[in-house]
Amino acid sequence: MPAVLSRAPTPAPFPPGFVWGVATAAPQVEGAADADGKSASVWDGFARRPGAVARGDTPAVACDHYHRYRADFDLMAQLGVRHHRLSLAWPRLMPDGDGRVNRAGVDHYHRVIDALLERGITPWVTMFHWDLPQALEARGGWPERLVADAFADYADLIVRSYGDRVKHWITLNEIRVFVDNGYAIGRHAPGRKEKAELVNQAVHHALVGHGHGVRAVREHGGAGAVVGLCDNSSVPIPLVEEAADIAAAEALFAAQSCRVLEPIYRGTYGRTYLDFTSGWLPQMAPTDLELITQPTDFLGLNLYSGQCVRRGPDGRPEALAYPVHYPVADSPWLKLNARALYWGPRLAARVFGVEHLYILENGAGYDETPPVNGELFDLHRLEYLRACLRELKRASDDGVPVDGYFVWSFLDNFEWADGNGRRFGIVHNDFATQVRTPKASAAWFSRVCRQNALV
Ligand code: IFM
Repeated sequence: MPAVLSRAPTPAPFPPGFVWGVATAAPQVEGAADADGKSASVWDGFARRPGAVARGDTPAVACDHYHRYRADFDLMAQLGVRHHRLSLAWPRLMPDGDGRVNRAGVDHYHRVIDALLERGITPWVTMFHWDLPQALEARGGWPERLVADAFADYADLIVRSYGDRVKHWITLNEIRVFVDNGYAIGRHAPGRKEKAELVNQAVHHALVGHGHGVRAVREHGGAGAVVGLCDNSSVPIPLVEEAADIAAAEALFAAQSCRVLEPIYRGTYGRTYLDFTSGWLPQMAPTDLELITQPTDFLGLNLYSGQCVRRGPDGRPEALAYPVHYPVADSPWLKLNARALYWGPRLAARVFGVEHLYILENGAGYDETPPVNGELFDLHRLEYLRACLRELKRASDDGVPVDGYFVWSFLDNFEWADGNGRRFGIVHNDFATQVRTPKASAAWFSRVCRQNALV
């Protein structure tokens, strides 16, 4: 008798109340770059520099979500998505970065939040997802303390404005990425290549901004408001899941977290940080560390890649080079190692004692061809996301406190220096017509959300 080759596997349930959602960010989807009083962000200017962004794409139109958000939220609701992570555009709300408030911008997000709630979708609002007002960059950008002060006013404004309906707040997205790419490497806006001290000073100011975001939620967020940071921690994956390599992964995770998670969770710049900066410390106000290390309600992790590590011959962690033939998405940095979804949360819980974790981004970017007859079979993405969820479920089954998962992204969008061609969406966007087409991964993820189970 031939063996049964395939049968419908039993769905593997996640814990009751597990949060399933989709994520976007204002500068990547909204477009409407100068509508209704919005000022330029650093990305609006940077993208116009020849060669800065692939194919000369800019965020000026992106997915035109600014005008199409209602239809986009209808689609989310049809897919059974009940949680949406979005960001607010600082230059839409405070065009000069501080001081003057743009009423039209404030009203726009009132409508956006109401539109989500009317559809039964809970907003998870990121305060800052990289679109610094150009006016603040002109005054020196994140290396200057005044940006952290301006962020404090901005955080107060948005939490006061929306705190009656928004109960989930994320302070800043991926501090190391926007600071290192923007101020050290120059590959992202504002495209600067500064010396290490200035770069680490910028990281410190971003941490102070995070502290003000937490403070603003505590002061004005009202009952039930929760807040946390969104970090893209590097994930060392033990080559062999046994004690020696696990200890190596924990040691490396702690070391690699010395610039962001360590000051937040331990209130200090520790030994590894000082080794990293050759003894240099940022200029700080006396209360900075206290502000930075205020307790938060959760940690958000953006997980895309991981790197195998083992206990080296000298007893120290030895990070291994990516095997040449290891699967990679079209974004070359995105090595498709699904085990990051197990080890990222487990290491964060173990090393920093985090009690509530959300995966705020996970996904894969490809230079996909357009849909054919209204269909796009992105099995490459679907299979990878399924493998990731299998690992996340393993973490949850092992008692790691993971409470939710957001796909990056709901929609193909403006993928920073890679432009509109690098697609991360579970919904395809035709940037010429703005027609949205759910991909196979969207249909699959819809079933995951509805069944609260790996299907
Ligand atoms: O598109 C980005 C997002 O803005 C931040 N995290 C990684 C994603 C994919 O590169």
